[in-house]
Amino acid sequence: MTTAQRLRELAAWLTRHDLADGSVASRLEQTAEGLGRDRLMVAFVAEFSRGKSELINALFFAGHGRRIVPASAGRTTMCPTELAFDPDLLPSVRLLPIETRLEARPLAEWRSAPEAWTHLPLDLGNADQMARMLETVAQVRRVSQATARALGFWSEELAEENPVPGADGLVEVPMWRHALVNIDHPLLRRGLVVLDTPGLNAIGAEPELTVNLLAEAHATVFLLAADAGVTRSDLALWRDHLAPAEGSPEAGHSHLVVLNKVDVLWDQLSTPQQIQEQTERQRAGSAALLGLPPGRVIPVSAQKGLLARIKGDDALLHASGLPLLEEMLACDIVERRHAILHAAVTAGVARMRVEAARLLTMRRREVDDQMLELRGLRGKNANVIAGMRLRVEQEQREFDASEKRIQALRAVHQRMRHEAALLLRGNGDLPREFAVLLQALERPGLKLGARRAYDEAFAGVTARIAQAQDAAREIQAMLEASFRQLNAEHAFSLQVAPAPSLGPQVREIESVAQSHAHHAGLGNAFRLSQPQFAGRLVRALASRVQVVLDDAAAELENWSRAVAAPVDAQLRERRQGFVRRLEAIDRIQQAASGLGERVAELEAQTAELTELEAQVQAWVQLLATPPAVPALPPAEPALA
Ligand SMILES: Nc1nc2c(ncn2[C@@H]2O[C@H](COP(=O)(O)OP(=O)(O)O)[C@@H](O)[C@H]2O)c(=O)[nH]1
Ligand SMILES: [Mg+2]
Repeated sequence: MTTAQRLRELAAWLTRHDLADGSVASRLEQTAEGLGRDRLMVAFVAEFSRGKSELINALFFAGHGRRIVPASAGRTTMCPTELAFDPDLLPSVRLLPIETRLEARPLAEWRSAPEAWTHLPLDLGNADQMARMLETVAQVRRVSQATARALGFWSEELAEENPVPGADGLVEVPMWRHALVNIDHPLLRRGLVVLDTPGLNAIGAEPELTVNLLAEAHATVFLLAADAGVTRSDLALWRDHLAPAEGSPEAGHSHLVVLNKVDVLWDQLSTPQQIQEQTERQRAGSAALLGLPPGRVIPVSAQKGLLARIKGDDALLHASGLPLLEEMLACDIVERRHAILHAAVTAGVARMRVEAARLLTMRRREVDDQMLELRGLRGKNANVIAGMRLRVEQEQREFDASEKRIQALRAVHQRMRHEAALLLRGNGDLPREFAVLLQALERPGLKLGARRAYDEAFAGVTARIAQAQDAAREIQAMLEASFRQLNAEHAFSLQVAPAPSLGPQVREIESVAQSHAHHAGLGNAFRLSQPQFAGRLVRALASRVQVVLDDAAAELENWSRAVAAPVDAQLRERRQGFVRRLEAIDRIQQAASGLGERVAELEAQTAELTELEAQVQAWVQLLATPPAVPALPPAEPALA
């Protein structure tokens, strides 16, 4: 049975035995649902022409018997390309025109606007047709320099990076902004998403790529090429966009570095020993430059690997280093998946256990109280029993009266909760700090102050999180006071779990700010002076920040809901308790034998509670060690 199935069974079991309020059961459901649908993104990043596309061909498309993604001199990926599998869509390539960059909408929004994309069908049985369709990611258009500048591909300041104008003065720019390839493959089927990116130039011009996509990727594969060595621009790309920010190693994010094209070292005149030594030297040298242990740099020949797969040449395949890379990649992915899964399950089960234990304790106390009450009735006459009935009714009336107060408490709590969430979620538009930043950047001549405006925007966001944290503490204090009173009056066992700390979110915001600060630095002033670039940058940052804010809001809301949920559960229990007690007294009044019967019933209930406690324990144990994530299949694709 899968962990997801187990969680669903647990949710059903809890509901059947009335052992979970709605929030616990529905979160278990959510966790189960999420386990089935986790997307894991692996981004292939490198300076242009290091062999990213060739490597993707070797890893994912060798089964088609030819190159599918364009990867040869002169046919190079011009737009970021995502490969994924969505069973609800036909195999296809979807392309977003580059002109969409002129509009304010971020990429994330374009994703849900299918009409903006050009759709091309893919014929999985026909490799040539597939390759032809995928050539579109290499397409370019010729535009005027003014248009190129508006699109972010032309600047006076960095002339050497500009495309070379033709005799007619026009320059080439990519035709598409983003490509989504929907294709069936065993790895993609399991939720893997592969991102192929163009080189540094394109990366610098498309903040969405670095701020959103790369930041969200679970793993990155950074490519170097043995023929080029580690160049200045390789290093810039690594330092600015990939190297984990100092002091904030992204938890679980894995970086693999591939040293590609090692076949250029396969010199006929050298001995295998010499070739091996040279490869090792280059591997160690590259690792040292990037600040990684040599073990994280994997020498590979994507080209020979692809060739070996197509020809079925095992010796060449082994020499290409591809199998080792696949193993490390699968290992990283499996580990990452395992970590996500384990954390989600552990959290869900811990909540379930607390909640179930609380309900069981309460039920037990009630059964014990009734037992005492009944034992006290033994041998008493009818008058005493009638008096007892009146007393229970009186208690019930008092209880009903206090429910009004609980209603009021609920309303206050709801309002406070809503306000705290609103503080974080904002009104769905650009967060206000970023609207201010954008205005500042658009003001001519403020480029020197760009970094200050940037820092202020992020400081504003962290201040907002701190405010929400205070609001959560207020909610906590309010509930603690109310619960103390309820516990005293009605012998409830209500407790307030401490409000979650939003420290991780603050740290994440700080790390986002730090990792992208270079965009606001002087070195990027020329780009910032283009209004479209500033707009794209700010929107990309804003949407990244909003993800963290939404996460903080969700955390607060979940906590807030979870602490309030036991109130309802205990009220319900108590109401049922009154009904049961009155029924028992009625039966005793009707027949003298009723008393012994009722005591036996209560004893059976006690036994049942003990049994339920044991079962909760068993569930906890069952889910404490989730079954090992099944290993991913080898990357050799099954022909569709
Ligand atoms: N010798 C050799 N050439 C390679 C290898 N991988 C890629 N190439 C070549 O390098 C060039 C750039 O490859 P491509 O995949 O388009 O690079 P990208 O820009 O990083 O996607 C192409 O001409 C490839 O054929 C390799 O392992 N060995
Ligand atoms: Mg490419």
